[in-house]
Amino acid sequence: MSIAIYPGSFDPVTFGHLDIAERGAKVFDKVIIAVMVNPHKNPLFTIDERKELLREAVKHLPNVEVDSFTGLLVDYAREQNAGVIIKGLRAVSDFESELQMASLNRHMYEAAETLFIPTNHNYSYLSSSIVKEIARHGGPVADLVPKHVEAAMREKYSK
Ligand code: COD
Repeated sequence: MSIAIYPGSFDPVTFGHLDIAERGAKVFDKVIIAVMVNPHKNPLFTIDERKELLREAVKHLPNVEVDSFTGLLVDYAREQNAGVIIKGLRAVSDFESELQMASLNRHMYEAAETLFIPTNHNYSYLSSSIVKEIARHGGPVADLVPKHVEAAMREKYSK
């Protein structure tokens, strides 16, 4: 069984993330979307909230699971018996750090190949940070995130 991990912060999930998950799900038997627990970041959504938003967003994909991890991604990949790490690439600027991470991950865990999936050009400008910024100021995000994510952001920012 081919298992791939698609890691990220997903704070929150956007249509750009979903596009990568859907395309990854066509290539592998199982894709695990893994939300990174990073105690140094100050996210808008808790880990459980991000997982819940992701689960709702990928419920149409039977071979996609949602989980979270702490520590090194390669340790988690080893634990899950996953041979592939999926990364989405939006621009050349993403490539430099992603290449560095891919090399280091392979150095730490030889079985871990990184698969770069180029962004859908419709979402090349999209990031969770941009979406949060627009939502915080009450701007339109309906074309950027699923409806339930939009509602969750509105609720957070109304408090
Ligand atoms: N189109 C295509 N892909 C996209 C888009 C878009 N519009 N938006 C985001 N993506 C991709 C990103 O490129 C990334 O691959 C993924 O979706 C998740 O994005 P984010 O922004 O939610 O998550 P990041 O980039 O903050 O996640 C960073 C990781 C968690 C992957 C990384 O920090 C990590 O692996 N950390 C674990 C600790 C570790 O092992 N460190 C050592 C690394 S050598």
